[in-house]
Amino acid sequence: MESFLKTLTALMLGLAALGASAGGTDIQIQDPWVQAAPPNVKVVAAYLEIKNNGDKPQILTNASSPAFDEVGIHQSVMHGNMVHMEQLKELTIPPHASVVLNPGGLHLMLTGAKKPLNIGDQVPMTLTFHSGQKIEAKAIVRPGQTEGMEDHQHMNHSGHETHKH
Ligand SMILES: [Cu+2]
Repeated sequence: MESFLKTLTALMLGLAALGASAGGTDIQIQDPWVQAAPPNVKVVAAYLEIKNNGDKPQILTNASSPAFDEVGIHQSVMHGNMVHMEQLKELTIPPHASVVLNPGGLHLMLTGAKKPLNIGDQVPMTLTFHSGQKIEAKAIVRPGQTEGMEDHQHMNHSGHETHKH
């Protein structure tokens, strides 16, 4: 029993240490950005890559930003030629893998902007994982796909050229 308690204590200390290193030994956020929108638009999308360098899956359960009322985890899905967005409760990043949120697919939906965003602004965001880890990220406001971003344009499956006669 005593050794069990010792193990348990060691385990808990280990967990506490994990929590303390929330800067992210396991989780890495890469290239977070927000797609710029006209000033009257209060809903924008944020994109980023979440990298899991650890041996266990990491599950993103919540995202928030002080600059917005709400942040949701969304996925764009094509139904015929209409794009619908589905809200996800969580997003799992498998061990030693990464999940990329980019235009046309997964994104973070930021609703209720507290002030207009300008290109170059930084949007602070907090990503909370099932493990309790919180990762801070600063997403930079960038123009959308229409300017620059050549690589992404080619991946735009907008379906404009799928006419069949
Ligand atoms: Cu969305």
